[in-house]
Amino acid sequence: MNLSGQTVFITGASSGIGRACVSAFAAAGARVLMCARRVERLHQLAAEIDRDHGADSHALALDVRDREAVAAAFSGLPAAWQQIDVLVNNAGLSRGLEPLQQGSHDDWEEMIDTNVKGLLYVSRALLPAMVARGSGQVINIGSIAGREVYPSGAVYCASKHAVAALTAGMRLDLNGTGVRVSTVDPGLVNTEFARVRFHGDQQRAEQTYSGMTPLSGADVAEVVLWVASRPAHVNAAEILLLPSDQASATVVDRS
Ligand code: NDP
Ligand code: 8X3
Repeated sequence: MNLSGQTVFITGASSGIGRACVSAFAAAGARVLMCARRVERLHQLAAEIDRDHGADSHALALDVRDREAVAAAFSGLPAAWQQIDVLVNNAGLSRGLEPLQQGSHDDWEEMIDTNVKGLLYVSRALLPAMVARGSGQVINIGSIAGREVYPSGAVYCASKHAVAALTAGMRLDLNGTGVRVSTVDPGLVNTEFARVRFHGDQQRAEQTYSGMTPLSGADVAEVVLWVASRPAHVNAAEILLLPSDQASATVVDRS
């Protein structure tokens, strides 16, 4: 797959799926604009992809929940980085896993502010230029949690159902503009996701993947890159990507 000359913007690039997307797009020849809060990790990644692929990149320290910072980040981009061909809306997280009646307000707000409002702020900042150019692509990282609801995960699942609705809504609103909109919805992926969900409890995080083989960030990145590499008349609109051991959000073979 060759994306040379294309500029891709990947949110949440400091870890997991986002980090793997940076490597995959860089290996395919794309120029990579990336953001996360832990910008020192992005600088290390930029050095890595330059060394391994000679890739051109630019790192932004950005909290996608901060509406003004998102708008300022894009209006302040160097001219060479202002034309973005592909947006990968990946930044996201889960916090907590407990019945709704015991849930934490802070956890709920963090998930909704990041997964839903952050995705909206970034998309709103980038889409007008894509529409004006008559081309572009938005690839949202949804989840199996956007297709099913599982016990103790209501708010995370609600946030990913919102991503599914926003993907569908964007596709309707952008129809006829030349801008394609897709979602890649993974099942269990071994990243820092579970550690973040359990507020750093590594033992609990490891149980998430016990007895089964999860996807890696690279498995998901390969599919995101495939979606971005389709010819302009093809839109790979929705992909559900599961580990072979997983049949649904709750049915996982751990034998
Ligand atoms: P990781 O925790 O490994 O990575 C999450 C990334 O999101 C990090 O780079 C983090 O960067 C970034 N991020 C979180 N909050 C913010 C914020 N406020 N502003 C900017 N960046 C932020 O998890 P994954 O790679 O697994 O998660 C990536 C996406 O994939 C998420 O949307 C998640 O919901 C989705 N997903 C994950 C699955 C899994 O099983 N792992 C399955 C299905 C979907 P930093 O902290 O440096 O800001
Ligand atoms: C992450 C997958 O099943 O842990 O979106 O919610 S799951």
